[in-house]
Amino acid sequence: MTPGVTSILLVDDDPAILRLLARWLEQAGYRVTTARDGYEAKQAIERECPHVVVTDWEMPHVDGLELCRWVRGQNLPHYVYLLFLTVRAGLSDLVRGLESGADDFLKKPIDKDELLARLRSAKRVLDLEERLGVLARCDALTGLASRRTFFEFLNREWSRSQRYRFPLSCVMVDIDYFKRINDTHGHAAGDEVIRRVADCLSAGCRTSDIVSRHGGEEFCLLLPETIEHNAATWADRMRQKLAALRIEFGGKTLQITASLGVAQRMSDTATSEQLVDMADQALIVAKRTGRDRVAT
Ligand code: GH3
Ligand code: MG
Ligand code: MG
Ligand code: MG
Ligand code: MG
Repeated sequence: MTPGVTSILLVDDDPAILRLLARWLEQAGYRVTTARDGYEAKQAIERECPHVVVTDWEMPHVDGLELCRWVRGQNLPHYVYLLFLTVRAGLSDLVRGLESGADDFLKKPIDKDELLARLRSAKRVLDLEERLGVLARCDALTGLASRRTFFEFLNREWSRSQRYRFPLSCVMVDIDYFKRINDTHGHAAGDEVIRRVADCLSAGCRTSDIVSRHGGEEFCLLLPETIEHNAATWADRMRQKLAALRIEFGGKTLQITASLGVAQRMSDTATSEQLVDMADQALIVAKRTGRDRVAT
């Protein structure tokens, strides 16, 4: 999917309508693909999930209503806005269409201005859905993955690591004596410290890793295909980088340290949550033995 451009799948068994609508939509700046029936449409959606499906109702094999119901039953990567086209103008038909999962409908013959206006309205819904997704996936203060996203990623990597016997390591990071920063310099200074620590951790890891904000001043990372020894070496490098940060805030320069707990999946680690618990236990050891250190 090209970012910023709304992609539309047009579905109609009438090639003349497909050509006409495709021309209108392409001229309006949309990226258009076409399908001649619901069956072809399903394949196209599975191949590359479009933002909007504009579908005819009456088609051979799989009709528009069945297509709408099918789309709503799939676990697609994002919400698909469904607009159906119909010559059936009766109230009960429209109700059936909307009940099957469609968002909106348009009566044939299609008016170009109305079609484009309804697609702009679709874009407003899709933008909201996108924003909700970002809010759920990302932490608002740091932009890091949220706890929920972390656990989704963890469960995927957990299965992969079991299936292919890849190592999998987890690192828990907690800022030392963070409460003092808030108490001495204020909550806004504390927030700035959290953001800088987040940036430092993100900059230090690979794209295949995930960094999440787990709670207040606590971060959890997952390092796929990494053994504990290498994760601990990496964690100690991060510990040094965090200690070397100079955080300018309100005319002052703040410095922090952090403690890190490292664990890897062992043959007897029963669940993915247990791996996170093990990293948490190691973190407690790092705190207890003096802070500003890594424990395994
Ligand atoms: P330790 O070395 O044992 O980790 O001590 P600590 O002071 O870092 O730990 P503690 O858990 O006692 O304090 C964490 C503090 O983080 C308490 C809470 O007020 C603060 N906090 C939690 N979330 C936020 C946030 O989003 N912004 C700011 N500024 N502070 C937060
Ligand atoms: Mg038709
Ligand atoms: Mg702390
Ligand atoms: Mg804490
Ligand atoms: Mg251990």
